[in-house]
Amino acid sequence: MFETFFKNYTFQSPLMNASGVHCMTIEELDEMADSKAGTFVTKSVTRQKRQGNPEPRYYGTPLGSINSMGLPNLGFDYYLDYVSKRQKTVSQPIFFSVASMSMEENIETLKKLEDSDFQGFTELNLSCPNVAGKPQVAYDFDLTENILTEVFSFFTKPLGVKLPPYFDIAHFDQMATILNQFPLAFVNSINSVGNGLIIDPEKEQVVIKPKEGFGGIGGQYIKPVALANVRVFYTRLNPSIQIIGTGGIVSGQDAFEHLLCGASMLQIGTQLYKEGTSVFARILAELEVIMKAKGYTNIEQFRGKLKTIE
Ligand code: RRO
Repeated sequence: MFETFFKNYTFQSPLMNASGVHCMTIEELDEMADSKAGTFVTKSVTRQKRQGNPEPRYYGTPLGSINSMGLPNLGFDYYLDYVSKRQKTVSQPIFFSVASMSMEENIETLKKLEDSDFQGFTELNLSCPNVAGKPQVAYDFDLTENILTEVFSFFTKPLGVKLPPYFDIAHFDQMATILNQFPLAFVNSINSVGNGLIIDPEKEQVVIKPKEGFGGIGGQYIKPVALANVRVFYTRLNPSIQIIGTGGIVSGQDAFEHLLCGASMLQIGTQLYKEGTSVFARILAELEVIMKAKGYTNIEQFRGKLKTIE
């Protein structure tokens, strides 16, 4: 019922984690593998291991979350070693998220991945909002185009980009025009809504330590923004570029809405953090109720078919 076609693969479920949540260590990655997620993605990887920002650096509220983790990860070799071992016994591909401190580091990491035995999907994170002094790459359209030009001059494995949210029709059009020039496997919209502020009125204080309390917003707060970005890229990109929908998926209904907008895979961040890996089975059960009530027996019957008002 939940089969999802993604490039040359069929996943048993469209659900997976969003990079950064439940994917830092081998133990967490193995728990993802044992869950009802169709596949999973690693934490965004840098060349060297990183501690990230000082704590507290994540804070949950009833409607979502704020984070300024600062790209903590165990380094490229740790995750490549994990996927290389896993590939020997499991044919289902996973996603390897790559971030960096510089264009040069991005290229170096991707060259190593190209030359490795890695056979899954690469998710190039162009939208980390939380490294002080490093703007979100994909808000700089020329830089994004230059990076993708360089990357596709040597990278031949399936690669997609993780984008920040856009909020203006002109920006949607410009970014779609840039992305359409490249043989991207997918676009993942959206990363957290960068540099929001959540405060504790009792303490009259911010809730996370880094960056004077500013951080990426996730969860229910951001679903309408995520749906808009998914819909925009689904309707503007070459059909060969599939869409991963991320942002505000808490229930089966949220998953259904992302699929209606055209997403092929769905990533869950904040709610996975709050609920653990049982979130996938719960959301699938809720999605099943909705699909059955509407007489749908598979996702392709409604995926992308959002109606407008005549
Ligand atoms: O590690 C983080 O602070 C982080 C990253 Br790399 C990202 O892409 N998105 C996010 O919300 N946090």
